[in-house]
Amino acid sequence: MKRVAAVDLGASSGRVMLGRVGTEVLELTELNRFWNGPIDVRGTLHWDILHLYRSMLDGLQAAGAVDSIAIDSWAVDYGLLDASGQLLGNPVHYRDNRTDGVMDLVLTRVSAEELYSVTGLQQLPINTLYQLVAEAGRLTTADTLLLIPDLLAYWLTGEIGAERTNASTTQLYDVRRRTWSVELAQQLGIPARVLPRLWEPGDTIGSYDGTPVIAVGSHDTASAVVSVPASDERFAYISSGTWSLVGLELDTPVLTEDARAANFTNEGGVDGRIRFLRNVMGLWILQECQRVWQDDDLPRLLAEAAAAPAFAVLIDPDAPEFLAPGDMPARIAAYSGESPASRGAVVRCVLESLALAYRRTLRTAQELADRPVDVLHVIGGGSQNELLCQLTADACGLPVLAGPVEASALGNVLVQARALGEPLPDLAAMRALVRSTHRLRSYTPQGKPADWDAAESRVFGNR
Ligand code: LFR
Repeated sequence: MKRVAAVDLGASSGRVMLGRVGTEVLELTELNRFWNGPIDVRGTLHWDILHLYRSMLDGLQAAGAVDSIAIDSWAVDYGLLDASGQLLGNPVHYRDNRTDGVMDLVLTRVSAEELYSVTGLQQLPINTLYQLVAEAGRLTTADTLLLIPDLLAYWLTGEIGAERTNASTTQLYDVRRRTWSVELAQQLGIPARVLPRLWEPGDTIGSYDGTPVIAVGSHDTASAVVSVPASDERFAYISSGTWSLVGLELDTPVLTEDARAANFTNEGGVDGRIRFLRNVMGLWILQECQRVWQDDDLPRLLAEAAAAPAFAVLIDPDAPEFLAPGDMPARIAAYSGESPASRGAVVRCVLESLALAYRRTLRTAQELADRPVDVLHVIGGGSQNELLCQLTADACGLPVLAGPVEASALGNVLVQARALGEPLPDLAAMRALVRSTHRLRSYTPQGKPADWDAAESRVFGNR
């Protein structure tokens, strides 16, 4: 039996979990949970990195003696260190507007086709590449770039490196050669010296107070997909949280012109797998509605949404106006030209619109990868949202299996346990253990597919 501590930082909350893994045992105990989110300081959105560090230490202290520790977090964001290892400035939040217009600027220097053929990444303004170009001035004094989990691991251990799954989200990583694209960095004025050596999930980074600190899939989505309780490869997944990551697991990247035009990403997974997916805007829009309303009674809002009329107001959740923090109910009204009649109607609009986006994304993913799927696994916090799960099954015309909820923490714990010698040789073995230890909820498609066809053409036309 192994006892490990998993630090799992999402964009809206972080937690430290104690994991116990053994023969037919996979258990998590939450040690602490803390707020996370954007903090506006004189017009720039930051993460509160020292609050995260301190909360992580509190959780690790509560864990007591463990066999190892590992960290995963959201992707793309980073801190810069100077030559003496000091942090240069507070890490900036990927939703900050410093990247406005930067994508277009970069595309005047390197074509979208070339970028995609090297990195295989979805074009999103949040990508590390665009953030770095936006702060090119500061790079002259920087010695090292550390993604968030790598920065926290450095503070714990003093060791510097970049875990591979998260490195693959920067748009500076060559997905075929499986190494940093130094050429691309240099072409865009990013000094190659800032790109550290790469760690594999399972490598030992160093130690903290005598306890090994292990690299896992340090990108939270990489860890989440490890714990998809699939029994064969004909599955799709939605890792459902602040973002919805919607796609397939493949052995090799799909770098075709069609995949680029459909804006699909090829992120690196644990054991060399590829996460072929799209970022859909996710529950962020609903979280922002609740923040604006100052209403944290989600069960009531969901009950009102369930009772609200279907397909009254619809949006494309991936429209750029929904990326930055703000008054989402007002933005929904401005976008659609219609004001939803009540809070329940706003929530219904968000959930139906997400389900529509999932439907389009999954259909396209299957076509692009030539991989038919029989089942859709919804994992992460959003898997508890029963209305969204049912709408997802209805829209996608696929049976949905919902759970586990703490998907990223489970993937983190499983990869640590394997590194410590538990007999979990491959992803299939890890997934079998999740399946035999966690209860899943199933949803069968209901309603008329023609209603979803009509809704889709209302929002997307012939797009
Ligand atoms: C999910 C996630 C996504 C990434 C986004 C921004 O938490 O890591 O995979 O695209 O956050 O980092």
